[in-house]
Amino acid sequence: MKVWIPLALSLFAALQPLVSTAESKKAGSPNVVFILADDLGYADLSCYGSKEITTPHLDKMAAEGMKFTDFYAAACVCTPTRAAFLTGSYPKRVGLHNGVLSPKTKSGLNPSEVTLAELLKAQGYATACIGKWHLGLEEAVLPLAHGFDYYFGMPGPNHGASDLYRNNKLITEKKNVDRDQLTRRYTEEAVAFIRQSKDKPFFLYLPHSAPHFPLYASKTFRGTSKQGLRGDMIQEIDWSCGEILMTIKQLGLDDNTLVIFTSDNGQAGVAAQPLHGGKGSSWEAGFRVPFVARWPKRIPAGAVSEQFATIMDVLSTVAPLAGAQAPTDRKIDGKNIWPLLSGKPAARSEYDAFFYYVRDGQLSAVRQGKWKLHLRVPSERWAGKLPKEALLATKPKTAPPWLYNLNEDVGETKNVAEENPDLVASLAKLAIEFDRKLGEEMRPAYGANVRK
Ligand SMILES: [Ca+2]
Repeated sequence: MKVWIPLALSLFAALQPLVSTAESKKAGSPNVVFILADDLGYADLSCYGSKEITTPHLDKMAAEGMKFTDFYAAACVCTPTRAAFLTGSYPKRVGLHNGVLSPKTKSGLNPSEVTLAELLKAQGYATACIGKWHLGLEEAVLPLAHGFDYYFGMPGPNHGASDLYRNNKLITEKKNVDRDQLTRRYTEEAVAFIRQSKDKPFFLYLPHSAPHFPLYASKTFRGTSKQGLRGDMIQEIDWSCGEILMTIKQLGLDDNTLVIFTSDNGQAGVAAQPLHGGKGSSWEAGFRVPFVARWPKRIPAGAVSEQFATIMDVLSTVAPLAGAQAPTDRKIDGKNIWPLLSGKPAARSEYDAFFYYVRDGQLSAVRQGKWKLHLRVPSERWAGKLPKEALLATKPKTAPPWLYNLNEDVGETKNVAEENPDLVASLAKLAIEFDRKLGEEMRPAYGANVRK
């Protein structure tokens, strides 16, 4: 599926004006805007219960569309989830499950992977990535090599190599980047791309750098939330979503644009009640994130889905809407959740089980239906300094395995492993077998020494 285009040629293509388009516009192919926040947790939006942060634009988007209660990032840290989103696969399947790529990494998302951007580009979409990439720094693995016509943003992690790039070119060294203006700049770039691409189907991937540490916000938003600077950052992201939705509406594209908002992993430094834990851990708050999708007349307004879904599903869901097909020459883990999104009666999650790989790349827990089994002690130390209420109130006195019924105990406070030995055994077997098989099927990351 992957088409190799010499770099000079792909750069040339990226510089062409985004016209020649009316004829390539496919009837019914929706525009797709995928907005990804960084370290935004389950309880960080007012439509998900936040009392400290006000997110009127995302609340409105949820009221006009659908939100999910059981939507999961594919990992509890940045790089693996981003790889999973673009490939529709578990991070381990594409070799990017071992933590995050460093500021000096020589590794990245393998160009042999088929990304959602490539699938849509092949269908005549204009494609752009604006924001934090974190899937490698070398030209061979930057966004232009992965199906995006245009890139603006920070290819490295938020701390460390945060130089600013336009396409493959460094335009501002990290020491000169005014981080306070970052969300605003991403938004301006995103709006410009939408305006420029209005006559063509377009795919905008907008991975914000916020609200990941270090905290920052523009003057307009400082002091506006009840949660300090972190809340202010999220309120600025909310403003940004409002600008994008307004642009789509002004251009008359409302009925033909699917907009999705979610996060790459759970929150850091604050609690996400009623969930325990946070970024970096296999507690629910590490993985479970808000997910809001809006497409007027196609997604029912004000709907809530309690079905299980993950960020891996976006590729398999969006590709068919655009007339493309998820790759069939390799294993893809994501499911097509359009039956859920379109409100099809009796639509159910197609997942048999979900496997929680944590930041050291190891399988830590498994969920099947309402049951979740922890195979290892979840990390508590990595999500910034988590407040007490984010940590387990009644830590099990025994070593794992720990079993929780998420339907009755989403906060994972009551270990019922002892009462359910058969369930513990079968879930453990399922997890170990899945991990063994995935280890055998792994596709290598770019430039990486594959570690299973
Ligand atoms: Ca993150």
